[in-house]
Amino acid sequence: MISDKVVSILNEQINKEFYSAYLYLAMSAYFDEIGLYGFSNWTKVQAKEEMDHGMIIFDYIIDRNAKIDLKQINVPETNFKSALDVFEKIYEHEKYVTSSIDVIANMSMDECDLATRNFINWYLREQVEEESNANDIITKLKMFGDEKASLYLLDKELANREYKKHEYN
Ligand code: OFO
Repeated sequence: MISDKVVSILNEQINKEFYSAYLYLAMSAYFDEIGLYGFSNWTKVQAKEEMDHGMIIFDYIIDRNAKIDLKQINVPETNFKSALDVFEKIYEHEKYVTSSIDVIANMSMDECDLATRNFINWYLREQVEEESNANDIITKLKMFGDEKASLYLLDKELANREYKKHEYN
């Protein structure tokens, strides 16, 4: 049995995942405007993954025979100053998302909902990867600086990221 509290927090998480997609799309548009097309690709691929994250929770709520309650998605920030500024914002945002996943894990234990506790493990693992990906890029940006030649090389590297539908496993 899934409690109303758990259904409500899962619905909120759908909203956060789709907000994340919006945020990454805003970042992708910024990078496109300043000619960093590889960075634009990387953030656009991430936006698609965020939509997958939202859809996995959507399908889970339906599988538990509970009610979907879609909320309004906030307008994302668009005031970016540099590649480093964007990735620092990504890192902060992903830490915030991790803390919301932690709350779901705790609440599902409190509500004795072991199916949701088990389900949310996939997100806990995913968040470790997302924070680490952002942090790796921050490290590279700090190491090589914001100079044009190194940004160009990193941009080429990030152009290689390909979207692969994120499946729950
Ligand atoms: Fe869905 O993990 Fe990022 O926000």
